[in-house]
Amino acid sequence: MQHAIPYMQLRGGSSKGLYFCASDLPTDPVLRDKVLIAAIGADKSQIDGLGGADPLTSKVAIVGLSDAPDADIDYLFAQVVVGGDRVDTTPNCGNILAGVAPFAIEAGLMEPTGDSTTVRINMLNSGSQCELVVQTPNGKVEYQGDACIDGVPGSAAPIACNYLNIAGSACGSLLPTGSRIDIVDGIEISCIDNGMPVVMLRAEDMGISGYESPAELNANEALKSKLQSIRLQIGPKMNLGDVESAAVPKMCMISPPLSDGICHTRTFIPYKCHSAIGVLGAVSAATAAIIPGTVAEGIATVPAGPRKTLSVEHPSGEFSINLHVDEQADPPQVLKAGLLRTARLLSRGELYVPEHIFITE
Ligand code: NQM
Repeated sequence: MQHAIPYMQLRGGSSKGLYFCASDLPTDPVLRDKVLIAAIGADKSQIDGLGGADPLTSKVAIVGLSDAPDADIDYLFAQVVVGGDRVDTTPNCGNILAGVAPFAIEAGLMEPTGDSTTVRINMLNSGSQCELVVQTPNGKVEYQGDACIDGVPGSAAPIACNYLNIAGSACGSLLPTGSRIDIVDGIEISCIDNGMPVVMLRAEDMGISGYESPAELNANEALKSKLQSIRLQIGPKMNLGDVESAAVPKMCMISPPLSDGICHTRTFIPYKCHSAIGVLGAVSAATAAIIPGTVAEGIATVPAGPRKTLSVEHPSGEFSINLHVDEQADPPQVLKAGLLRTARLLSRGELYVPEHIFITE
């Protein structure tokens, strides 16, 4: 016997995920996670589910109407850990978030309000807010358009994403260890959480140039074990507890820019090198770059002024972020982070999970 659950699949930014109405999933988190693992696939190949055997395609959005003041929609992000038989709801995902506005309209949770519709999202993982502006001419979500984002072929309709109050999203504070530099295994690192817990490292300190391909870095077992050693030691100090099998913190190695960006990056998320960079991962990396005294100092070149566009280079291009910064604060405080994403509805219908999952002893 199989159990049918209504779902949609969307590309959100440079990731892809399953989107559910919260009311269609069990409320008990243990049972809910069992359903999500069955939906995406439990083993490394995810052959028995809809996931793509990659962290970027092993993602879920759980969406519902919000009771929060100043929000329309609640969004809980769930990362199904590839081959890990577990679900991590600690981090947000800014790529999957981009698909939440189209999903909310397609699912009838929200009505389009004109040529564009603003959807105010309450991000349950972090208790922070993001405003999404999606194109809705003729009362329908428009997917076609001219906006291009690196990591996705072609172009699509723009979705403007404006993030508010994201500092300390999972760790409780912007600089979770209380320091701008920590030393682990003799390596200087900077721990930061402006939307995503990230450990920033100098690529050079890790014995790489920082310009290698993700495939080359994924094959570098010595590098991966050095990163994991640092992660395991610093995770509890970032208030993340034991991070052995967690999806955070991400490990971002920076090097000087190759073109017009502020710096170049290679990010492990955290066991595999990202083919680009995560949305909130990029916001956290850019934030580290504006804070004097982090490992980014001397590598990243940041323009002056309270409003700036920072381009973070990554393996498949760059990611531009508009930051509104209170430069008088110490450390400087990001008041708003704005960026561009696109999304596309890929499929909708019923997803089947084995009935026995719902049988509890
Ligand atoms: O950082 C990858 C992605 C992400 C997450 C990851 C993301 C974000 O590319 O907000 O978007 O870091 O696991 O979807």
